[in-house]
Amino acid sequence: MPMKASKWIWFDGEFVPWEDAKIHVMSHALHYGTSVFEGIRAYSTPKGPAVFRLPEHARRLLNSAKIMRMPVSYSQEEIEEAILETIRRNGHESCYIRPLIFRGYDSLGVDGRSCPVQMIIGTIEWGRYLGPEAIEKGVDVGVSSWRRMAPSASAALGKIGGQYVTSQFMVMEAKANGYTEAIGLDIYGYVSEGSGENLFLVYEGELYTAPVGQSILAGITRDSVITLAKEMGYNVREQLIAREMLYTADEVFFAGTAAEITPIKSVDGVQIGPGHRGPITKRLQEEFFGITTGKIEDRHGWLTYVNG
Ligand code: PPE
Repeated sequence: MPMKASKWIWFDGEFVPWEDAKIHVMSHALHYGTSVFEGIRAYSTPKGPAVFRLPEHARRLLNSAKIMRMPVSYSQEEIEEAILETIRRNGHESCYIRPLIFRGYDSLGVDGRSCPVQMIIGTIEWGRYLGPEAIEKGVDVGVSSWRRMAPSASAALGKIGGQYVTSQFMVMEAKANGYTEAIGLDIYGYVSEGSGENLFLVYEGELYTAPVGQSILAGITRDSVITLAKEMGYNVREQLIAREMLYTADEVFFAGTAAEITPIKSVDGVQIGPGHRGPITKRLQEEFFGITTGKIEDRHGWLTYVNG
């Protein structure tokens, strides 16, 4: 889907018209994937737009930059404020927010530390990540022949641009095979996550998800789902998941900022449960969407209202 331009891009502290927000083709990030980023959603609520878990996303952005040895000249609070101001200037009721920190133009060569660290914040209107019907009907997915990055070869907990090449291999293969999305196994063959989402299984009324450290991004939606599920009285097991557990699960779903909570109705052509959204997935969705859209009390303080 082509993106719909917003008016302004926040670019190194200034607001620049969308069409003028450009960088040099010899920028380090373009050649070596030297960037870190976030994906954040702002939802429309009765009290105006609200950003979901803004401090957690800003903190993770700075953590990713730290892992990449990129010094950032803005504090977490300054980044949060810049994001809110970008949403205000662009007049969004709801949007997807993409902050990106990258190495710009100076020298060529793998070590980019002489290249300036630059930052942008873009906002766009973005609907359902896995298709308009996915939230209710669920998606068909396949286990990828590509593995998630080895813990000794990459830094899965950092949201680092270059690492998304693995995700691209996964999703391109999945689509070529007729699936909407891929599930990645780690290098040991255990279930890890999707190309851009964490993964949950429901079996006999308990939730299962891969632990942090197992080639996953420590998703903020994942954390929200764990919190909500525990509140509802479900046990949540963060443990190794064998591939065949996907096939025998009662419910399987993705969790991520872009994907939100998306049910999975088949894996590798094997129908999951009754082949449509399961009851626990539905309950979690209702709670998640209720909170994000301001219809259910924000008892965890997850919303930051854009207009105070
Ligand atoms: N794993 C990966 C690999 C990932 O990219 C994401 C977010 C998640 C898990 C879920 O994390 P969180 O958003 O904190 O719950 N992926 C972002 C980028 C998607 C894209 O296509 O771009 C997102 O969902 O915004």
